[in-house]
Amino acid sequence: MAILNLTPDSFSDGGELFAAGKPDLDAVLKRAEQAVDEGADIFDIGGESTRPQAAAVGSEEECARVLPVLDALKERFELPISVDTSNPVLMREAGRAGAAMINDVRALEREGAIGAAAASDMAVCLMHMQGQPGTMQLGPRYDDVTDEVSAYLQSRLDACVVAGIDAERVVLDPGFGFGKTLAHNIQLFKHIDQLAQLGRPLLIGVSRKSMIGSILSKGGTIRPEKERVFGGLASSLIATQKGARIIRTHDVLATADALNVLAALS
Ligand code: 7PM
Repeated sequence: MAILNLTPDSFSDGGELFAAGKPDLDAVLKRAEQAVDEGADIFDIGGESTRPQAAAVGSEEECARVLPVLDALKERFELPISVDTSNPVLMREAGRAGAAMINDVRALEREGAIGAAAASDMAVCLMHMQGQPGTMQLGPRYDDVTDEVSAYLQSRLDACVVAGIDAERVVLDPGFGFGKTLAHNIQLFKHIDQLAQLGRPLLIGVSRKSMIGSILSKGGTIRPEKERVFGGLASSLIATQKGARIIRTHDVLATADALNVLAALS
């Protein structure tokens, strides 16, 4: 899954696809073409940053960023398009415009979101987050992070089924870095196989995240974002061996090559 960030402020691909207050359509299409050539199977487009310091984006602004890009990608590419949003208005519009999946870091917990998803025929990715983006890294706490994430994902899957979303439409994601310390992320990562036993495809996003930077830190210096590619790649291979099915990444060529080699040699 290739990340196409349509925000001015995303952390490791800061505004690359943004110009003059909106997504730069030419830049997005060029990046999308490159992602396809490099082996991507899914696009993930998002217009609201989950970065802790990011300014909140209004519903209209978020729709204005995402929908024209969705239309342009639909017109030019065959790949399924995932829309990274928690906003039920955008969910409905994206469904109408032919998006294949809603990727919601709030697991459809916002008012109206589960109904909007249920009214469409899109797949949904339910992600675990402890707290809210602005404050989630201020002292996250768990008794057993894997058990708690697993129970949460099961409860959101159940809520989807009750709302009329067939379980077959649901993808699950432990949400690396979302309300988790490095120790929590490591513990959770080691038990990805336990989460795979929930019986739904797992999506894993570790690309360029701080857990990679921290694991690779030297002499107290955290590895900067652009230098986390190899570490992220190793993580993606391990996650796949533990049962992950979708890898969300900024680094499509490296990831696709590694996963193709893994598939050939295992
Ligand atoms: C700041 C904090 C900037 C976090 C960017 C991020 C995931 C996601 C994101 C994930 C799913 C990033 C994240 N991460 N959706 N959206 N899973 N399903 O590193 O791990 O891209 S945003």
